[in-house]
Amino acid sequence: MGFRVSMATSAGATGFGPLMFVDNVAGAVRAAAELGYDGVEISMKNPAELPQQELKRLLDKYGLRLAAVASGRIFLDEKATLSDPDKSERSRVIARVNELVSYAGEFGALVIVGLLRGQWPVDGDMEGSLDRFEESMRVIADHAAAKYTVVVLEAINRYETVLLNTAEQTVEAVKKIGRPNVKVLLDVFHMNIEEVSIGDAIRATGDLLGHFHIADSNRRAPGMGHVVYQDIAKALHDIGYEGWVSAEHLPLPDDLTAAKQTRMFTRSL
Ligand code: LER
Ligand code: MN
Repeated sequence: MGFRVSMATSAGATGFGPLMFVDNVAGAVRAAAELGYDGVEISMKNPAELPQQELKRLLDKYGLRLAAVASGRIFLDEKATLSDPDKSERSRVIARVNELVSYAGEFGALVIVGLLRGQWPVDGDMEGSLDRFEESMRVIADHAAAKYTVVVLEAINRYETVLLNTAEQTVEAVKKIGRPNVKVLLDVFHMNIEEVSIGDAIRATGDLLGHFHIADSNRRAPGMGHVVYQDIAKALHDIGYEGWVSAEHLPLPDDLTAAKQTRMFTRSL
């Protein structure tokens, strides 16, 4: 894979498993640099978790880039969503994401929105929830545009949310949001559950693909499960994908071994 490869980590402790060097960004950056990664993706609840200057110094020291800032911990720890029926709560959550957007903008990094859409329509209104979420995304996108930043919306499997499980549904939502700086994030772990063909889902997403998470069928590092990565590499080449390929998988058997496996495996493709 001749793509830029990044390692997903977290700036704070989290119950979300498929990350490496959790609560140890310095360790993640050092290992990523030593193993030949190009960047890191950082899960963050707010900018105070990792002051910008501190991260800048760290990235400069090791010659790495910040690929993306992920927002899912705001949902996981606080149950906050961008589809909440209460308008003032939605505005509060939008402001939280916009803080991450401003932060990411300083690094030319993407911002990831996944579970912040919510897990199910709390008022039972699926369409209304999606409409409210899409409206929130427009507000975030407009702030992101002023920071020259792209926001990516992740397709997430049915066991984590009922909203936007497939690439096709996510492409449709991104088209409805209708902002050029909102794109799709596809994650091989989710696609392995939801898609008829992972390669065809990538090809159908085409130019709208803005970020790509890799893991194997069991959410371990690529090559440690039964996903056929040759088909995925071919599909990414077919669409001329030039974005990040970001390792978001379980740190098994340990952080360093898993990170090494991914880097070696991605070189072999
Ligand atoms: C986050 O990128 C992800 O893939 C989801 O599983 C979060 O719930
Ligand atoms: Mn993911």
